Amino acid sequence: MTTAQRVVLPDSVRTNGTTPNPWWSNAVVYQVYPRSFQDSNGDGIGDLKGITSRLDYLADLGVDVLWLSPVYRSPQDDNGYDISDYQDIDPLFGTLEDMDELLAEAHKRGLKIVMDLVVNHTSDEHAWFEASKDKSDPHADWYWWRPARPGTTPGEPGAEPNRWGSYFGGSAWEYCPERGKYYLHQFSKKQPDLNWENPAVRRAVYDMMNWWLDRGVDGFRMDVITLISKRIDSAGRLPGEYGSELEDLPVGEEGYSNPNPFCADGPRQDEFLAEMRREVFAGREGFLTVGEAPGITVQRNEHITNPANGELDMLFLFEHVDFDCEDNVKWKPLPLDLPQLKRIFAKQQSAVKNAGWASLFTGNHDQPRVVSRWGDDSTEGSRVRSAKALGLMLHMHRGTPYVYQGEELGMTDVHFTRLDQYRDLESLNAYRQRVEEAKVQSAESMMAGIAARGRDNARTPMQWDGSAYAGFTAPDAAVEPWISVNRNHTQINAAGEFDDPDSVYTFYKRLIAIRHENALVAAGDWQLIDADDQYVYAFTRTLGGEKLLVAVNLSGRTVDLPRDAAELVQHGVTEPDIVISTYDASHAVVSLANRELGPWEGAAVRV
Ligand code: TEU
Ligand code: CA
Repeated sequence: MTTAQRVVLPDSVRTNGTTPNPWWSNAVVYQVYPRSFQDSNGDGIGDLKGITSRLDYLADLGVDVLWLSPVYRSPQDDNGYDISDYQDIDPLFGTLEDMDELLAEAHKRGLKIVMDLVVNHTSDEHAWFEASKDKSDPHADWYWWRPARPGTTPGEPGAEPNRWGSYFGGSAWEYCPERGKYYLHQFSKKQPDLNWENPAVRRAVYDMMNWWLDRGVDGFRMDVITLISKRIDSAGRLPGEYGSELEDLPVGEEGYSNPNPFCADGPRQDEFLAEMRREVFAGREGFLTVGEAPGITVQRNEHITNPANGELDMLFLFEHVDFDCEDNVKWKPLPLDLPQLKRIFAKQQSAVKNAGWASLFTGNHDQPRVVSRWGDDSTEGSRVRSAKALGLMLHMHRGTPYVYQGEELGMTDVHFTRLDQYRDLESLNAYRQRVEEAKVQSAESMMAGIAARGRDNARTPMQWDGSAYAGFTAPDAAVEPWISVNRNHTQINAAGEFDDPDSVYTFYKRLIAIRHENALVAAGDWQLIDADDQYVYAFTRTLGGEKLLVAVNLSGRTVDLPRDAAELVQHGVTEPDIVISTYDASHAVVSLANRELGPWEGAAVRV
């Protein structure tokens, strides 16, 4: 097992505005989606013992932190993002003892473990929500309960407190006859929003977080944590609610208005995050916090991640994975507009140039596979090269890279053709709402949209080898995996890439080692060049007297090296100047001398 030595960044370089730099300043995080990572007991669902059995693979890749998507007790309506007991493990994934074993085995290998914290909402099967249905119970005010609109019949269409739609289709309000009121759920109706205005809610969340940290967990990825503070008026009413001082937005094509402007980055966002930092993390060391932040601007990212404000270490921003669709509808995908992507990343990088920090991701369990989205998975050659090019582009930025399980193998979208192959409620509900109810998209167009952007693309089983179920579960398992294995697992799998010097896996291992070994890559200033070039993503990294040119052709054609990049290599480069390239170094030397880049050719070169 070779794990590159991660250098301790010198105090002379500053990462997020503090000196000494946080331990994670040159770390790389790997996201595990437990349901699809490794099944150890033949039930077709990944589990904790399965993850533990793969820790040597992860240690060899060289990552430093594992982020686990939720493994808590859950009805699995949203694959575990609907939690019914925060302090127990769902039997699907194992037991608390299995979690303790995973923590111990990971720590033995120098791997930290960050858990997924889902506290904007619970499951409707959580004891807190059950209790909250009784208006005389102390938990009565732990959720957003609101009466039907005056003059309407509760439970009937139009009686909802306002016109908000759920991210997962339908109204964001569900009527509860027991309580005689509606409750808010920005996501599925089995995911009621917690009322963070209530200090008892916040106290319970912090106590739970401390319980996990005391158990040895190394931090949290905080699910939609920037939705917890809602914009309410002086009487506590939500926009559009009867009598509210705030007006709701007009309804969209599906018949609902968008809650995000009233729930993203709300008035008490900073207060809640700073309180959490004080109540949970004060006095602790060696932890990492990353907040999932739909609806956050880059300026607010700098504020929230600036250590002087004591909130979060970093955020996941979304503009770069939300922009490539028509009318902001993810089911109407558009091809990559590279100059626009560069402008978005440039905003993110410049906002945290002096203080604050950036996360770097192109994939996760909610996104399609980046090699299919922005690369070319149509042939083996273009798939391998474009996966490397996209990995090089991302990992040479300033910030903390996140590798999503299978991204290091160049795993692709699954290209399902039938609706019954999908499992994700977001896709299935959207199909029903857009095709069958609102009739705003054709079945054919919607199937193409789900094939291109559906979350199940990232959730097919991890491809370990070429056997029947890709080594995810036993080839003779009595039960099929919960979702079909991608048929291309016979070609694309860890066993076939592990020892291949030209594989995507080996390339990612090198990218991670370069970050560990080079302060220039981890902390150097980032500067975009040739911003308008539509094929080549080029930027420089500088630190002290060192300068790195990164130039990546994100197209399948041979293109000219853009002007500013060409100027930086006009003196000619030699193979030792090539830090990493998606072809071999000699090819990169010739390409750069010819002022061109081959299809999906990228290089990081000292200049
Ligand atoms: O995702 C929040 C979120 O914004 C997603 O709805 C995402 O933007 C969308 O699916 C992209 O099309 C988090 C979790 O990552 C997601 O898996 C959960 O379904 C959601 O919250 C609710 O917990
Ligand atoms: Ca299992």
